[in-house]
Amino acid sequence: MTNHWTDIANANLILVMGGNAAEAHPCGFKWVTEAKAHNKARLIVVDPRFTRTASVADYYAPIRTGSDIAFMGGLINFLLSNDKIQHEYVRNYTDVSFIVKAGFSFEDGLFSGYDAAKRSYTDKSGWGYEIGEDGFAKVDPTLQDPRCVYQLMKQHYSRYTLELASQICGMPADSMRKIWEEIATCSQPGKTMTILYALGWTQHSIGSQIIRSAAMVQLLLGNVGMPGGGVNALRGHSNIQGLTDLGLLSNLLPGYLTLPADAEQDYNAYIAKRAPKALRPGQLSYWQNYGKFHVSLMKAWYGANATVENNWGYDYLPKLDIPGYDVLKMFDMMAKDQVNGYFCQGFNPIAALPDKNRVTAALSKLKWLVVMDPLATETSEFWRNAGPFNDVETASIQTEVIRLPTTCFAEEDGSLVNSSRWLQWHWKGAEGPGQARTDVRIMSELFLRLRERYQRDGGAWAESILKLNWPYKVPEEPTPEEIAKEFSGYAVADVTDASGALVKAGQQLAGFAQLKDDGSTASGCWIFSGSWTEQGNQMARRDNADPYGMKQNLGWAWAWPMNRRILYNRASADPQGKPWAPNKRLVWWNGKAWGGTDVPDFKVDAAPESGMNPFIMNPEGVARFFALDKMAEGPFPEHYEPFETPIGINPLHPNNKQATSNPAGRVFDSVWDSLGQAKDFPYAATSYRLTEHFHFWTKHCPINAVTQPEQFVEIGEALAKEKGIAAGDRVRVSCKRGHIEAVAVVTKRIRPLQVNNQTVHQIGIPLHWGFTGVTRHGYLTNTLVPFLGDGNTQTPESKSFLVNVEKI
Ligand SMILES: Nc1nc2c(c(=O)[nH]1)N[C@H]1C(S)=C(S)[C@@H](COP(=O)(O)OP(=O)(O)OC[C@H]3O[C@@H](n4cnc5c(=O)[nH]c(N)nc54)[C@H](O)[C@@H]3O)O[C@H]1N2
Ligand SMILES: Nc1nc2c(c(=O)[nH]1)N[C@H]1C(S)=C(S)[C@@H](COP(=O)(O)OP(=O)(O)OC[C@H]3O[C@@H](n4cnc5c(=O)[nH]c(N)nc54)[C@H](O)[C@@H]3O)O[C@H]1N2
Ligand SMILES: [Mo]
Repeated sequence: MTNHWTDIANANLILVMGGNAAEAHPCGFKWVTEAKAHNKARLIVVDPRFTRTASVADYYAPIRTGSDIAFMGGLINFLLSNDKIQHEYVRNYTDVSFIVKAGFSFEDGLFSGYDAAKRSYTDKSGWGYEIGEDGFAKVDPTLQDPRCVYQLMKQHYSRYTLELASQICGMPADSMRKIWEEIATCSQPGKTMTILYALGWTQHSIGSQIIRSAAMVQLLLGNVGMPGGGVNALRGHSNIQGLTDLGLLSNLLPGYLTLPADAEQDYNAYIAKRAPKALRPGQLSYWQNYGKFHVSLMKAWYGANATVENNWGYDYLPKLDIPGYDVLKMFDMMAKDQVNGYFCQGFNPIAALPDKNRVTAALSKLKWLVVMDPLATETSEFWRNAGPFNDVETASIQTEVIRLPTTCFAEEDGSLVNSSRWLQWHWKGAEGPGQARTDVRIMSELFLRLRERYQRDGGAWAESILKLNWPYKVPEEPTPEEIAKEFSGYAVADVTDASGALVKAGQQLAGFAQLKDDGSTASGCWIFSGSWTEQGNQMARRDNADPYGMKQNLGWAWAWPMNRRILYNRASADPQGKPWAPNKRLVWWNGKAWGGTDVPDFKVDAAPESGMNPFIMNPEGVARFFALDKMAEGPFPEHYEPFETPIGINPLHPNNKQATSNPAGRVFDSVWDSLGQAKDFPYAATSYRLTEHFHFWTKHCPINAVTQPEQFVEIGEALAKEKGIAAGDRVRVSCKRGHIEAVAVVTKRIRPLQVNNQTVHQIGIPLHWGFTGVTRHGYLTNTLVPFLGDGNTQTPESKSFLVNVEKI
C-alpha cells in the first residue's frame, strides 16, 4: 500500500476493483465502513461477480475478467479529453513534460524493440528520455512537443473510447461512464479516491500493467501521496509484505536491493548501476545511497569476514545465471529432471500453483521432498491415491517425502509486516504441540550441519557458507529479538552521523540515515532500520493517539520507511509547500523544515525553492506515466487478452495475432499445447476465496469445515438454464488440462456480458477444497489453471481461463 489501513477513512471515494475486500480482508474493511459513516464516502465495486463487497457498495458494475486495462485506459482517455486532471500536481510532480527518445514507437499492438522469436522486447533502447548535453533529461514545460510524455500518453489512450472499452470489458457503456464521471470528481484538490485491489488485478498475464494503469489514473487525479488516496494492494498472508521486504524472491536481496547477475563480477559497477545520478537539477535520487545499504547488509551477513579486500562480502554473494528462479521456473526445471530435492516451507504447491497435474508430475521427478508445515498437506501427500481427487499411481512415484512438523504463527513471538507496511510485534499464544519446532530452529540446524559438512569436506564455493556471521547466543535457535535487532541495524565501530551524533560500537542505530559504506554499520534490511533502536522495540508500540485527527497514528507499531505512513507524502503539499486542501493536511513546510501529521517522505530541510520533487526514489524526482524500460511489455499499459480468451481476438488489434495476448508474458515452450480454445471451452472462469476458509489449511479445522463444508462453483442463471443445470446439481467443469466436479450454485450474482458483440458467460470457482482435512474432500481448483504468468512478476493467470461446464 502507498497508504495504509486506517487512512482509508480519509477517502471520499473508494474503488474496490480487482479484489473482494469485505470477504478477504474483513478486519481492514472496517475502515471502508468508517469512511462511509463519517466521511460520507462512496464505495464503487467493479468485479466479475456481485461480491460481498458489492453488496454494501453504493454502485456496482460487472466486468469481464482480464479486461481491466481497457477500463483504465478508457478512463485515462476520459480524464484527459474532459480536462479532469489536477493540473498543478501533474505538471510539477510527474513526467508529463519529459521528452521521449525518437526510437520509441507503438504500432499494431507492439512497442519498438520486439523480438518475436524470443517473445520478448530484446531492444528497449528507445524506451527512455532524451538526455541533454548537461546530462539531464530534456523537458518541454509547455507540453506541446509531440514526443513529450503527455502527448504520447494522450495519443496512446485516444484509441480507448467509451464504446471500445465497454465492448472489451462487457460493461454496459452507461455504467462505465457513470463510474468514470464519479472518479473524475476526485481531480479536485480537496477530494481523494483510494483504490483497493488484490488478486483480481495481480493474477493475470498483464497483472503488473493493470496496476500501473491504476497508478496513472491516481497521478492524473493528484491522488498519490494524499490522505485517503493512493494505490493500495491489500496483501495476502499475514506476513507476505514482509516476505517481499526481506527479499525472499530469487533475484532480490532484503530491502529491494537486487542480487547481481553473473555478468556483474565488478563490485563498483554493480553499485554504480543501482545508484543513479539525478536526471533533473536539484533532485535527490535517494538510491544514490545504495552502496550504504548494500555494505551494511553484507556486514550483517558476513560480519568481520566482510572486508574491503573482498568488496565487503560481495565476492561471497551468489550471482544469478538467469534473470530469476521463480516458482514456475523451478517446477519447470523439476519436470525436466534438473532438480533433485525441494524444501517446501509453509507452502502447498500442488494446491496453490497452476496446473495441478503438471505440478504433481514435477514433484514425482524429485529424489526427495521436505515439507515443513504444521499439517499434512496435499503436497506432503501428493503421492497418495485419493480416488478421483488425486488420481495417481502411487507405486510409480519414487520421491522420498520427509515431513518436519513446524509451529505456526500463533506459537511464536515475532513481527509481521501488514499491508500498511507496519511491523507489528506479536506474542505467542501457546507452545507448539508434540515434536513441532519453529522454522528458525529447523533452518538454523540445517545451516549448522551444512556448515560442518563444508568445513570437513570443502566443496564448490564453500566460503559463501563458511564466512557467514552467526552471532546468536544459542546457535541452534536465534531468538526473534536477536533477529529483529539485526534487521534494524547496529554500529560495528563507533560512528558519527550527519547530525554529529555518536553511536557507539554495538549500539542500535536510529535509522538508515546512519548507515555507512565503510564497514562501520550493519543492517540486515535497510528499510527496517529504526524498528529496534536504543529506545527499544518500536514494533511493540500500541499507542493509537491521533493528535491531528488525520488517522496517521504514528505511535502504533512502526511503519517502514522511518515510521512514515503515507509514501510520497511531500506530494500532499503544493510546490510552495502548502497542503493542497485544509482537510487533507499531511506534511507542510514551516519555513525551516517539513513536518505535520505524518513523518515527511522527503529531505526535511529541503526548502520548496530548492525545486526538489516528491518522488525522491526516482532520479528525475517525479512520478512516471512512462515506465521507461522497467516493464517487460512496454512503457504504457496496453490491453491484451488473457492467454485463454473467450473472444479469440484482441479488439484493439484484431489483425495482429502477436498482440492478442501479452507478447512478453511468461509462457514455457511446453505449455502452449495445454492451452484451450473458446470453441471447446467457451466460458471465462475465475477463482477466488471465501471468508470462511484460508486457502487450503482451514479445512483441517472443524468450525471452518462446518461453515463451508463442500466444494461448489457459481454459475449464472442464464447459463444454467441453457445447460439444464439446477441449483444443487453436480457439475463437471473441464478445461484442456483436466476437470473438477462440484455442486452448482445457480446465482443472479454472475450475469452474462456482451463482449465484442457476443455473449460471454463467466464461472466462479472458489479455491479451498482438496483431499486432506475434515471438509468433504474435493478437487483442487488449480487442476484448471494454465501454467503461465505475468511477464514481470511471473504471477500465474489464475483469474482468467477457459472452461466448459456440464451437468453430471
Ligand atoms: N478469508 C480469507 N481471507 C484471505 C485469504 C483466504 O484464503 N481466506 N487469502 C489471503 C490472500 S493470500 C490473499 S492474496 C488475499 C486475496 O484477496 P482478494 O484478491 O480480494 O481475494 P480473491 O477472492 O482472490 O478475489 C479476487 C476478486 O477479484 C475478482 N476478479 C477476478 N478477476 C478479475 C478481473 O479481471 N478484474 C476484476 N476487477 N476483478 C476480478 C474475483 O471475482 C474476486 O471477487 O486474500 C487474503 N485474505
Ligand atoms: N487458482 C488459484 N490459485 C491460487 C490463488 C487463487 O486466487 N486462485 N491464490 C494464490 C495465492 S495469492 C496464494 S497466497 C497461494 C496460497 O498458497 P499456499 O501459501 O501454498 O497456501 P496455504 O494453504 O496458505 O499454505 C500455507 C501452509 O503454511 C502452513 N503454515 C502455517 N503457519 C506456518 C508456520 O509458521 N511455519 C510453516 N513452515 N508453515 C506454516 C499451513 O499449514 C499451510 O499448509 O495460493 C495461490 N493460488
Ligand atoms: Mo496471496
